[in-house]
Amino acid sequence: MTQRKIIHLDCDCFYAAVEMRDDPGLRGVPLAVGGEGGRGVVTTCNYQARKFGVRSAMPGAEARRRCPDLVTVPVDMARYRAVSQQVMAIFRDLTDQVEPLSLDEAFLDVSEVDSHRGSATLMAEYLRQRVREETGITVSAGVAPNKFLAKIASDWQKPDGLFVIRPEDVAGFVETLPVEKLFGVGQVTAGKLHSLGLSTCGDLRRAEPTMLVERFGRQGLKLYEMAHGEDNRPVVVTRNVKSISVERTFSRDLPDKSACDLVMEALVEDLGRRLMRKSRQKPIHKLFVKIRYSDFSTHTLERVREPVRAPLTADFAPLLAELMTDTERPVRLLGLGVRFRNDEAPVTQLRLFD
Ligand code: TTP
Ligand code: MG
Repeated sequence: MTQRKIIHLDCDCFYAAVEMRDDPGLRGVPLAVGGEGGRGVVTTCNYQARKFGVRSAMPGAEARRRCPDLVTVPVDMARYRAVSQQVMAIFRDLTDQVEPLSLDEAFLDVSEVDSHRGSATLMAEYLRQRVREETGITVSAGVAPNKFLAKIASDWQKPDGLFVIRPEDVAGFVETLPVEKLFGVGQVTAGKLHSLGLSTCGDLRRAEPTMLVERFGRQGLKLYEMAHGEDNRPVVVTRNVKSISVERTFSRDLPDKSACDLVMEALVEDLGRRLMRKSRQKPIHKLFVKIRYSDFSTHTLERVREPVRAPLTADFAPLLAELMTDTERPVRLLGLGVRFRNDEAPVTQLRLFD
């Protein structure tokens, strides 16, 4: 197998970083995004707030109990998405082998990149610098021979850090790596491992694989592989689906608008199924309908309609009403669909070890 060169990049306290960039008054204070008022949870917080134990997904009240001086600002996804697009565009400038994992992180396979003397370390520094200069936020990077180690490496020197695991460093690095750092190892599994005397990947490497499988089933094998620093998953370049639509051409024209209304219900159901399959996570930005009359003239109408997760017939009905001014005209094709907000998040989150 050829040796890969993978870079994992992950922006530091991403939403909070954007907020601090845009409001200097927020820079010197412990800051959380979301969780303001009585309800809601913190999405993220800056590193100053982390010193007090504030964390992502913590209820706002708990966060303020831990850090009474905490400043909170509301979530503003549109701004974070715009910065995310800029960041991903910088990554794609270096290589098209980019796999975004969320708005603020991505894997890059730079095995075939010749620029920067072919050095993944220089590439990572270059990307970090460009993101800082062009977007005003910092991103941490990990360089390693595979995805699993690159992701651990990007976290190693956070914030604003770079950590490199060269192929010859892998064995030494995983030897002392705590099992908690392995993907899929939460408190429960960690507790079980500790009770077996296994607290580092070195311990895991020396364990009997059969014993691991007996105790942990399939996960046991994964643990064993990860403890050896092995991971063969390729970087998967995820295509950014921009819209989903359904349409139907009728062998006999629909006679009028009320017939179209009926058919529309079925189309909306179809669309719902496709949305579930293809893009349940993606925020919808626009709805559109399309009709082709019996004389083949084709018309579409598109309207901003957000935020809608699963649009209903009632959401499309006003568009059809607006588009179909002559309700008695026979229709040969009817279609409808959604356009997604243009962000860089992948269509579906890939499960790491499946
Ligand atoms: P992360 O990269 O996990 O966190 P972060 O960028 O805020 O901080 P770090 O420096 O440790 O990387 O997530 C990216 C963004 O996703 C984060 O800024 C806010 C959002 N997010 C949530 O909305 N809820 C969550 O539970 C988490 C973990 C993140
Ligand atoms: Mg991050």
